[in-house]
Amino acid sequence: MTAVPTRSTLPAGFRWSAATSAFQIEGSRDADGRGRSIWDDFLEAPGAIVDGSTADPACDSYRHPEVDVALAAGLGLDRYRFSLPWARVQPEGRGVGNSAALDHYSRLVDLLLDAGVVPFPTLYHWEMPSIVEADGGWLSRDTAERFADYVGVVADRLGDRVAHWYTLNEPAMTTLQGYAVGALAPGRQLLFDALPTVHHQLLAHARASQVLRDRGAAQVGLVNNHTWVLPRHDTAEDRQAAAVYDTLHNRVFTEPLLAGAYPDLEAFGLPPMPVQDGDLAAIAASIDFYGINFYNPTTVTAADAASPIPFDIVPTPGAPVTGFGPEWPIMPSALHDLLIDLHARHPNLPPVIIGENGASFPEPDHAGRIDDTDRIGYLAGHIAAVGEAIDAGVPVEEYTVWSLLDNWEWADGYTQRFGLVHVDFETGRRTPKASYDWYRDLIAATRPAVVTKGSTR
Ligand code: IFM
Repeated sequence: MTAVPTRSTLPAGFRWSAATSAFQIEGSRDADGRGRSIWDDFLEAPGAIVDGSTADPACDSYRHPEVDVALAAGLGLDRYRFSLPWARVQPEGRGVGNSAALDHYSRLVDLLLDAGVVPFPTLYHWEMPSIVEADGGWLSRDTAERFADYVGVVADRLGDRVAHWYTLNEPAMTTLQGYAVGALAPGRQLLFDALPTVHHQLLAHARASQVLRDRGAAQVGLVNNHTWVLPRHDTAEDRQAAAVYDTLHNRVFTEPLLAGAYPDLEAFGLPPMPVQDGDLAAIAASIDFYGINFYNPTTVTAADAASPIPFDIVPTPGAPVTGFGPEWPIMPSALHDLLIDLHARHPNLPPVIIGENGASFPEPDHAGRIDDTDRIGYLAGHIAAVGEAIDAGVPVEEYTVWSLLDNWEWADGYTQRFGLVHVDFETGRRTPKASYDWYRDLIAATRPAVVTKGSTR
């Protein structure tokens, strides 16, 4: 990959962002009448979280949102991606909103606007209210309507100041990790019986999109996790295994959203989606942008005939790795290839937003300044890959670092640090890393000579 793009190679108006999610940073799980979510349930199971931690206090951000906003503003971000938790807003999973929680997010929005950073909330970052999960969660079609109702409650309160929305974060991970293999909440192990959760999430997104547009939203999209799938060997068996995995992780989401139809699942012996009349048209009309979270390629090989699934995920030969080890190989060219391929398959691709990209590396728990050159190298390589894809015609408009802060990395607890800012989880002390300064300087260097802050971009 070539050098990091500068203002001469990025389109005018290219936007920079950084992201967090509520459960990973907020703490205060009992504050203001918050309801339980599937993550409160999941983390209580013995051995579910590698370090036995809970997401409390995490970064204690619920009590101190102004500290995070100052850090976001200090980077010169165009937008800040944060999430609202359904279980705080509707503790019972339906009904009028919890005013204390809505007041909190209203204040966060005001803090951001006052700091000249456009708020870009995600309405669902994996925090299903436990009560909705008990009614079937994403296995139930009815959850799509309940989600749209929740989104209406949020939009009624924030829609006068928030114009840009992500509906769902990474539905692929919810299906694959949450319902198929159980590595994330709600911890179900349904294998291919998890597939209806794909359709119900896409339906929920489409219903929510309509609700937001009816209330005047300028830009609504969904952000999914994507990977570039590589067959381990150049054999028919491994190519077939890669095709199945690519379908399940990537195409089962991109095709209905971008082309109005599911891939041919039955050709792979997979069950069809529970589609009803009008669903696919609503899904295909639902996005103003497509969000892509990218971390790593995935190498697969054909599984033994006795295996219940036809592929095995194996290490990517020759690739350096992040703090997760061989599970998370580093290959920036994979992001470039993925973007080029998506554009080739969908020439009328809507604007693309890189909604997350970043890496964890082993770093001390208590630290002063961290010289995280490995993270800078990871980010620089991936931003360069995005620049090359833009040069080739892919309409990428925005790039987002995951994450602004070190935070609670789900089943990996506090063991994986992704932040531009180090957080001491005992004291809450935040210390910008070298990558924070690097990203701030990159953003400044790619700005036009005159910057108008506080725009609605
Ligand atoms: O921390 C997560 C985030 O919540 C969703 N995308 C991937 C990140 C790193 O694992």
